[in-house]
Amino acid sequence: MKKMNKKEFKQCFSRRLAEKFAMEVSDASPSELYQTLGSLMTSAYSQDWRQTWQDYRDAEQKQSYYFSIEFLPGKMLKSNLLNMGWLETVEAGLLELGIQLDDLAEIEPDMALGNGGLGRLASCFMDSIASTGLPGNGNGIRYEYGLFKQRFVDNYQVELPDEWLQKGNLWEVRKESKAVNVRLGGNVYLSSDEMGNLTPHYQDGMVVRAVPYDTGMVGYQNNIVNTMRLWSVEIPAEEEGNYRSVEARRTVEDLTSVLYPDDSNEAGRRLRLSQEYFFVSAGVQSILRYYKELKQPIDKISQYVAIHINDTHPAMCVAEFMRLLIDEENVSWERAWNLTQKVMSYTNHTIMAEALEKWSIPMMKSVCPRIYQIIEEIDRRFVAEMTGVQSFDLIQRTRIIQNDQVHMAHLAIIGSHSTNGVAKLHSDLLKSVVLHDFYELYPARFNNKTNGIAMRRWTQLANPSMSKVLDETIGKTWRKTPGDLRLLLNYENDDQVLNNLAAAKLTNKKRLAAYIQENCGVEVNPHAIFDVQIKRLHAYKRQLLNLLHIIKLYLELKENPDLPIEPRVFIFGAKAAPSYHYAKSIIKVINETASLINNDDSIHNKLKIVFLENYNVSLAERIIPAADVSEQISLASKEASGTSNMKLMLNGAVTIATLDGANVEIRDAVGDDNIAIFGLTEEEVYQYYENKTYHAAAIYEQDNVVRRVIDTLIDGTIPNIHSEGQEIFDSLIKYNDEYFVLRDFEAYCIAQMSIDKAYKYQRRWLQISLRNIANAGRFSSDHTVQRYAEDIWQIEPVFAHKDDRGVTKH
Ligand code: NBY
Repeated sequence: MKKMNKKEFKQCFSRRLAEKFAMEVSDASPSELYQTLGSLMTSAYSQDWRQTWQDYRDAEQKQSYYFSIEFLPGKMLKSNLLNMGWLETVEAGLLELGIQLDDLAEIEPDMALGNGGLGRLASCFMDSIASTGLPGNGNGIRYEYGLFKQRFVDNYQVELPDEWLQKGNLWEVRKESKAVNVRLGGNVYLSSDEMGNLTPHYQDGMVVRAVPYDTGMVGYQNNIVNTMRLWSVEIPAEEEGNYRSVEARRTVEDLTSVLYPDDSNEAGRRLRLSQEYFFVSAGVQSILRYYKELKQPIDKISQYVAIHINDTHPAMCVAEFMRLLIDEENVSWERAWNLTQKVMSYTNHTIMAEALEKWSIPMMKSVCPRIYQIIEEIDRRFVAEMTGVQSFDLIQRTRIIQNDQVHMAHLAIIGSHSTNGVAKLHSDLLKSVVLHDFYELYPARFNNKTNGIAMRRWTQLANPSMSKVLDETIGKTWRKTPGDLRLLLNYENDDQVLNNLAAAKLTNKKRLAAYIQENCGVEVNPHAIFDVQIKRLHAYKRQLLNLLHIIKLYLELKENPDLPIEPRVFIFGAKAAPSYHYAKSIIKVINETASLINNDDSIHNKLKIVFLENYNVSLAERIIPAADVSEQISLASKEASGTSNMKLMLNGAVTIATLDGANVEIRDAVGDDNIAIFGLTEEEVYQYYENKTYHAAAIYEQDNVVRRVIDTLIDGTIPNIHSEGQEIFDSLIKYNDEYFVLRDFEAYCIAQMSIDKAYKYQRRWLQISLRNIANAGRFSSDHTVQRYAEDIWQIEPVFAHKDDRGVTKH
C-alpha cells in the first residue's frame, strides 16, 4: 500500500474532494468529507486487493470460506486506516485542514448485519484472517436492514428499522459479473437413464439472481486485502416479465431485506429458511465456478477449498455441495460424499436447545426440494452404514431426519470432518452431554477452538489513552504481537505505571460520563466504580441477577445512607429479541429501577443505573475502555464462550464471573486472586438437573434478604412495573427459577462485596487491573484463526510468497 506523508495526504485529499464534489474543504459537510476520505482509501487499497487475489490464484493456494448468516463489523473507517498504516498521518493531516477524524467516523453507520457474539466473532475473524495473511473469505447476506435500532419509550424497548444503506456504502463493490442464479420452491422429479444415473427435472418454483457485493478485508499493515462477499437478491432480467405486480416483486426482494426475521410465525420461518438456502447456494456455486477456472480435477477440490459452517444456519452447504457435484459435475455419490466431508467443517455456538435449528419436512421440501431429497439420501445412507455397528437407539438419536424434522446440527456433523466448540468448557460439554452421541460415533472430529477478539480494534482504536501508556511502558511490539502484553507484569509494582494506567482509565470514564449525560441525562461520578454488563438480553445471561443485587444495595442504603460502600454506576447495554417477551420485561424493570434510584437523593449518589440505548459495536468501543468491572454472570454451562469478557479484561476491567464459557480460561490466565469467581459450577448445575432438587420457592421462604429483594418486584417499591414485576416474580417462584438466580444470589453478593473491598485499596486494584491487561494477549483472534487454519482448514499464510516489503516474489 502506498505510504503518504502528511503533506501528500492533504494534497490528495483536497484534490479528491474537488474531483468528487467540486468543493473546497471549508465548504464541505462532514458527510462529503467522509465520502472523500473513504474513496481515497478504497482506491489506495484496491491495488492490493487485486494483487492478493492474484497471488492466491497464481499460487493455487487452498482457500477457506467462512459461511455465516451474520457479520457485525461495526464501523470500518478507522480500522481500515489503522490497518492501512494511515491512521496517524490522516488524523494529523485532517487536523491541519481543520477537520476532526472522529467527526467523519461518526458519519459512517454501524454495519450491523448480526445479532451479537456470533456475528461479531465472524468479523473479528475476518480482520484476523487478513492480518495473519491467511487466504480466507467471508460469505454471507447483504441485508437491506441491519439489526433493529433500539429506543426506550416509557422505559420499554421499541424497535426501529436500521436503514444503514440509505446513504450508500463506501466499502462495497457490486460485482454484477459474478452473479449466480438460485432456484427456490417448485417440484423436482428424478429420471433415470439405462446406467441408473439420476437426472433432476425442475418444475415451477422461481429462479432469483444472487448478486455479490464484495468488501475488502484489509490486513494489518501487511498489504493483504481479503474479501467478504455478501449476496443480495434481484429479479433476473429474463424473468422480469413474471414479476409484474408489486407483491410478486416483494416476495423476491424480501429475501435479503431483513436480518433474522421474526421466526414466531409460519411465513417468517419460511423466509428464514429461504435466506439460508439463498446464501448457501450462491456461495457454494461461486466457489465451484472459481475452482473450475483452476482446471484442476474435481477429485482434488478438498486440496483447494475449505468451507466453514458458522453455526447451523449454513448447514445446507453440505447438501448443496453434494447437489452441485452429483447433478452438475456428474460425480458419483460416494466420491462426492468423500469430498464433501473433507471440505466442510462446523462450529457450534450454543448448548441452548431452542437455538438448535430444526426444520419441518414440508417446509424444507417446499423451499428447496432437491436439497431435501439429498438430505433424505444422506440420512438413509447414514442409517444403513450404522446399522449393525451401532445400537438402534443411538442411530435413531443421531440421524438427521427424526419426527418429521430435519436436524441441522446433525447434518453439519455428519457431513463434515470437524466439529468444534468455542471455549474449553463448552467443547467438553459438547463431547460429554450435548453431542455425546456423535462423540461416540466420531471422536476424532471433535475439537476446541476458544474464541478470540480483534485486539487492534479493542485497544488501539477503542482505547488510545491506554495504548499510549502501553507504548511508553513496554514499547510497541504488543500492537502486532499481543502476547507481548505480558511485559507489563514487570511493572506491577511500579507506581508510576499504575498511576498512568489509572489516569488513562479516568480519561475514558470521563468521556463515557459525558456521553451518558448527553444521552440519558444522568450525571455520573467518574470516580465511582463503572460496573458493566453488555451483551444480548437473555434469561440465561442473568441480567436479572445483577439487578437484584442492585436492589439489595439500594434497600441497604435506604436503611443506612452512610453505608461505607464505594459509589457505583451500573451500566447496561442490551437488545432483546423483538418477540422475546420476558427479556423485554427485564429491560422495563431495569429502566424503572433506574428512574427510581437515580432520582432518590437520600442515597447520596452512591448508586446509579444507566441503561444505554441501542447497544452496538460503536457503543461497545465507548463503554469497554471505561469499565472497571466486567459482569460475566451466566448460569454455568450456558454461555458457550462469551467475547465481551475478553474485551473488558483487555481494557483492564476486573471480572466478576461464574465458571462458564471462556471465563474459566480467563481465570486460568490471571489466577484466582485477580478475578471474582462465584456461583454454581457446571457439575453442580447438572446435578440439580439430575436430582430435580432445586426449589426456588424454598429459598424465598427461608432467606429474608432474598424475600425482601424479590418482593420489590410486586409490592410497589419499584413503580410502573405491575405486570412485568409479576411476570419476573412468577418466573422465579412459581416456575422455579430456570437459571438458578436465587441459588446464586448470596454467592454473587459476597463476590460483589469483595469487589467493593478491593476497589477501596486503589493500588491493589490497579495491580489486579494491570494483570488482566497483561494476560489478555492469549485471547487474540489472530491466534484463534491460526488454530483453525492449521487444525481444520489446512490453509497457509500467503507471506510465504512475499518478501518482507510485501512484494510478491515470482
Ligand atoms: O456466540 C454466541 C454465544 O452465546 C457466545 O457465548 C459466544 O461467545 C458467541 C461466539 O461464539 N451465540 C450467538 O451469538 N448466537 C446467536 O446470535 C444466534 C443467532 C441465531 C440463532 C441462534 C443464536 N438462531 O436460532 O437463529
